[in-house]
Amino acid sequence: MSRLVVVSNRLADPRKPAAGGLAVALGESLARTGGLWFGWSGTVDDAAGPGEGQVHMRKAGSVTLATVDLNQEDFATYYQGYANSVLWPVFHYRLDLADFHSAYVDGYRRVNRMFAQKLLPLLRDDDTIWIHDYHLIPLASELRALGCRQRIGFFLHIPVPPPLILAALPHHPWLMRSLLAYDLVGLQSQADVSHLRRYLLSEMQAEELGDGRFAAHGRELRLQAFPIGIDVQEFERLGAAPEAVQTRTALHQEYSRRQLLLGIDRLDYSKGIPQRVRAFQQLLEKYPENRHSATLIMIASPSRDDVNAYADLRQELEGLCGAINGDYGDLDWMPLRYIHRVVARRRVPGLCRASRVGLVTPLRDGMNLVAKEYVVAQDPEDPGVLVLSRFAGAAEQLQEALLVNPYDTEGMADAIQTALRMPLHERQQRHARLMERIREHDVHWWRRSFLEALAAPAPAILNPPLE
Ligand code: GDG
Repeated sequence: MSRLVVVSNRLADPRKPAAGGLAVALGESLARTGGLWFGWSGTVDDAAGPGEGQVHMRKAGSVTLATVDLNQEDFATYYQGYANSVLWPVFHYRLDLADFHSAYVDGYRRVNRMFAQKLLPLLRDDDTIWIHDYHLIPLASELRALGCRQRIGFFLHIPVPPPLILAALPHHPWLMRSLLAYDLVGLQSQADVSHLRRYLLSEMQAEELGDGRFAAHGRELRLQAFPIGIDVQEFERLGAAPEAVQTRTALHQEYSRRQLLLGIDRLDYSKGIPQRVRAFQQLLEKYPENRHSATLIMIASPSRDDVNAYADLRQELEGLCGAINGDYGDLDWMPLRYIHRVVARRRVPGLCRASRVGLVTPLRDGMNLVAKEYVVAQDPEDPGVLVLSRFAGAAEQLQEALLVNPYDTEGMADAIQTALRMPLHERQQRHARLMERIREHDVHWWRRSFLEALAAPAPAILNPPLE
């Protein structure tokens, strides 16, 4: 069995429960092969010059964790700059929020090159390498340039926009061509595959070989959707643990005569949080019977505070929540509970279960795991209703949710009203179908199917190094 090497921007200790489903799932595979997990340490250290970070090695059980520090300039250009102020907005269809600077792309290349240089000496000949997400798109091509011949797979956790949006990205030919250094590229949804396929054909003049295979610049690339899932069993265990039960019971007591609606997100403009709050306001306006009864708990955990677009979003949201509570709130009822803190993971299943409606309404999302967590946390005898944006990757799988367009405030308010009034048998039927799909395509299925596809026979064209 070949050793697995996972590379991602940040690492988590796979043995710690707080690490969450993805880290646990990857950790399991890594543990089985005695694997290596490589990435940024999370530390910004100016002792080293740009692109010269130090590698730290430590063991977590049978897994070796290898991390590299970033210099302040690398952090500002690679991480805050190109990754989070250019690629994140562009891939979420927000060209208006992208901040193009040549220093950013230079830093991104420099850090990817440094990661390749630091990783290469740690590799063995028969390793299988699995690189994750938009921070590291050119890493395989940097590794190939240094002579790396191992099989390399890539999984993109965020959406792929249509070709004309990608083409607005300065340096897109370089960035997208670097994908050809991978043997397999995994995406979240069929929509993403279709967008990247069209980009390969129209912007890269690739030849389509069938079965998701493409030839361009003398190389062959395979493209496939692997919708990521959650660790259903782990989440069920968490839901049965005392803290989740306590959270649920306390909320049930406090809101015994009221109906709770819940949103949990990182405070990110892709998540459609102000749009959701406006839809809730519209619900109170159009269906006044919900006043004094419906309460929206909005957990928006802090994220990327130091990027301007995020600070603006926070201000907008806080103004909006304050206005709604001021306009509609009463001495014995506040319509909105807005929490800008991280809530302990142990409490998340209890919060979900106590809520009659789960509002997952991103403007764009690669997948959205909260949608799946909300469904798994429900009582199958008396389940809540998932209101899900049609623009989340999860909508391709979760068709029995109430699918909404998050830009349509009134349509969303109507869907929330439908969710609040949905009869028990319909809630049960929808929940059962959603559960089936979520259980079948859990995070272990995702990891296994990606790694099996990556291990499939080598392409017809023997991939030469990229020049
Ligand atoms: C990227 C893609 C894709 C959130 N707030 C709190 C909290 N959370 C947890 C949720 C969930 C996770 O964080 C968020 O997962 P998402 O999938 O929604 O989002 P991203 O962070 O944007 O992740 C996304 C994902 O990668 C995986 O491929 O689905 O589309 O953007 O687990 O529960 N957890 C706790 N407190 C919070 O306040 N404990």
